[in-house]
Amino acid sequence: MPKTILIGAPIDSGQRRPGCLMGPAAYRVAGIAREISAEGHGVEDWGDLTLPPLKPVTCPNPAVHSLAETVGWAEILMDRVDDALSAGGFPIVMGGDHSLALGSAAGAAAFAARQDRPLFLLWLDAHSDFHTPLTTTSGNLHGTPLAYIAGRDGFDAFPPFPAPVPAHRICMFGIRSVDPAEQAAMLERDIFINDMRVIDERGLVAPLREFLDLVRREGGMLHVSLDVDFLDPSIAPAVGTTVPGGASFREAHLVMELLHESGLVTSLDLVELNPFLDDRGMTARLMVDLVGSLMGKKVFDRPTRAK
Ligand code: EXY
Ligand code: MN
Ligand code: MN
Ligand code: MN
Repeated sequence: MPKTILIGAPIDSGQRRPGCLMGPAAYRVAGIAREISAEGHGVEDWGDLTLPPLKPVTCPNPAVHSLAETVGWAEILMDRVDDALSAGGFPIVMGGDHSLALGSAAGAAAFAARQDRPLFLLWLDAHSDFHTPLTTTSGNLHGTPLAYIAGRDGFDAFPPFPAPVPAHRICMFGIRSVDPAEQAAMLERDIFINDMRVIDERGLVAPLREFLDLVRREGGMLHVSLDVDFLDPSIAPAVGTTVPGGASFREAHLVMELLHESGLVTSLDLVELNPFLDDRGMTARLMVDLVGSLMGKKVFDRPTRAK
């Protein structure tokens, strides 16, 4: 596995509740670098991004706020993730709210396009994040990144997404809070939507293995975007958009263990951690524990199953 490159993205402009900008520090305090090196991987910490000078941007939707900041973060993060991949690294972007994926996924897409490899997206989230700046009613741009990645219209203020990801290369797990405008847009596309009802009925393994087999068959790169609210609030309360009925501790670890065994993950976002909403860093420590499983930590070190 390539060296891990930690990128701090202290971004909270995509939503209104203060606290996400403390996320990168919380992951470091929770020992993310130690967790990664404990599995035998090299790790470099490239520090935290800083916001570049803002450009004058506009959006016809009056509800949208902090557009210029969000565009600025997206542009600098796109470049930083591309740089990390170009350096042969495995970038882990420590957020910060989910608007950071406007930049991180764009960086992964730019790199994948130059490698002439398809990019796949695994979206672990209670929310579909499939609004555009024109359809959002909250005006919180953390509810839009997957729409940008999928190539939906309405992102004129942002750079053109390097290579919009076709719907069949997008897989969601954990969905349980979708707005009407998102629902309509999603049903027009053949995205793999594994909402919690699908997980209740089929479990995680079969649908995840199906998607990973597709990634492998197409020689794809895989960007994983892990939102804290994918997890059940009882084990991960430090997020501003909790929704009951999320993934359990073991379900989340199983996803990470399967991803490790696949060897297919090429970049990762950790988003929406708000340490201000936590109890003694419990959520940050769980997210770091999940990174450990992605890096190869096992509950019992049996020989890895055939991929
Ligand atoms: N769909 C709602 C909105 O657009 O405001 C909630 C979005 C929450 C997004 C968080 C990051 O996952
Ligand atoms: Mn660069
Ligand atoms: Mn999200
Ligand atoms: Mn979410």
